[in-house]
Amino acid sequence: MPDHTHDHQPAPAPGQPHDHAHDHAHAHAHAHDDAVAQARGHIAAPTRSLRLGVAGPVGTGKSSLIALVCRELSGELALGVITNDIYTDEDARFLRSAGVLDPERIRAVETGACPHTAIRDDVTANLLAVEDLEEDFAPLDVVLVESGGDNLTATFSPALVDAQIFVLDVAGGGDVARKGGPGIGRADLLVVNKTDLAPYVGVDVPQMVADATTARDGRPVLALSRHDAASVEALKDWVRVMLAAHRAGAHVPQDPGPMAPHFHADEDHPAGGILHSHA
Ligand SMILES: Nc1nc2c(ncn2[C@@H]2O[C@H](COP(=O)(O)OP(=O)(O)OP(=O)(O)O)[C@@H](O)[C@H]2O)c(=O)[nH]1
Ligand SMILES: [Mg+2]
Repeated sequence: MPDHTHDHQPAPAPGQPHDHAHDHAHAHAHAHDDAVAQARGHIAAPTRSLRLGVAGPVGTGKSSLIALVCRELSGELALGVITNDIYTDEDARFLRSAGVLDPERIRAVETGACPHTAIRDDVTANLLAVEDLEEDFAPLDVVLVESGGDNLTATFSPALVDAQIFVLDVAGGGDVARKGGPGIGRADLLVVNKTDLAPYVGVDVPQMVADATTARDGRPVLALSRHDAASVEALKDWVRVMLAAHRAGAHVPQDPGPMAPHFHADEDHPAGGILHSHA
């Protein structure tokens, strides 16, 4: 397998030379980008899509958030979606059936036992899927990558995504935001989702947002419900601002940090599962 890891240095200033020590696929993509930039008379910041990861525990609303972004922004931006499921392409099928984006722009990567590996340790399958999508539908503005839903520890490698959203929901309880973890603490955006359900589960949303903001040293937290138009607008604005920063070379992809050791149920494994970490 070719090594698809590549560093995400800040984009070079216009006219500055930059390092092309990537693998062949990236070199190809960059050569194309550079040709486009040179045709416009300058070497610009990255012209490929903003690759935006969406991670978070099972059922917090990652697919729904992606569907929302597609429904709200596909008229304005050229979008693509990659989903990661452990054994199925269920998330991709859900998104295709939502009818919010051309079904061909939604592709699934099946990750095998550990969804974390595919978004963090060996991102090759995901990178190839993203690059194929970018090539087939060029030029794309944003490619959204959904991680396999798992627990609180999943984060994307900055070799795969430029920015990442971590999704919690109020139904998981108000305490979750205080418990921290790399995604909660350092994702580019933390979403506290399904705020419409807060009265039913006894969660104080402003308090949960305040706790999360403290856990994140002031990084942004968005209280979201698909039924709350103002919160949907705020999500759209965040995506627009991140895309503008990416295009300007002003956004440096961050690594939220390694995942904690965790356990996967696995019927094929003699001990019934695998405890491992991705440090
Ligand atoms: N009330 C309410 N329900 C929501 C909202 N967003 C998502 N949901 C529901 O939450 C459930 C899970 O949503 P998904 O988008 O499938 O969650 P997910 O994180 O992609 O799930 P996995 O991929 O299985 O981990 C679904 O029943 C959604 O309809 C919301 O804003 N409000
Ligand atoms: Mg999903």
